[in-house]
Amino acid sequence: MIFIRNFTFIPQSVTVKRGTKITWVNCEDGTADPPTSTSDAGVWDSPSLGSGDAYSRTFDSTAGSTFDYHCGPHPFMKGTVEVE
Ligand SMILES: [Cu+2]
Repeated sequence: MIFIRNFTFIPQSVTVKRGTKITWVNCEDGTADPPTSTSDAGVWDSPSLGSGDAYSRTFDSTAGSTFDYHCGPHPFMKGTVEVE
């Protein structure tokens, strides 16, 4: 589970086994623009997440891949998923 709070992905960097489903949950108070989880390389792009909304994706790609992502409306929000 990755929490979105105070314009930050928490934790910012995660390492998971191949096949792990990761869920992002928007824990902002609702006044911020709805965040997204958006792959830098276009691998995935969640819908806008309202307060309390969640988005899940299974990382079944080849082990050893690193995926950088960001938040659509707040490009300074960055995160990384590493599949080992
Ligand atoms: Cu954001």
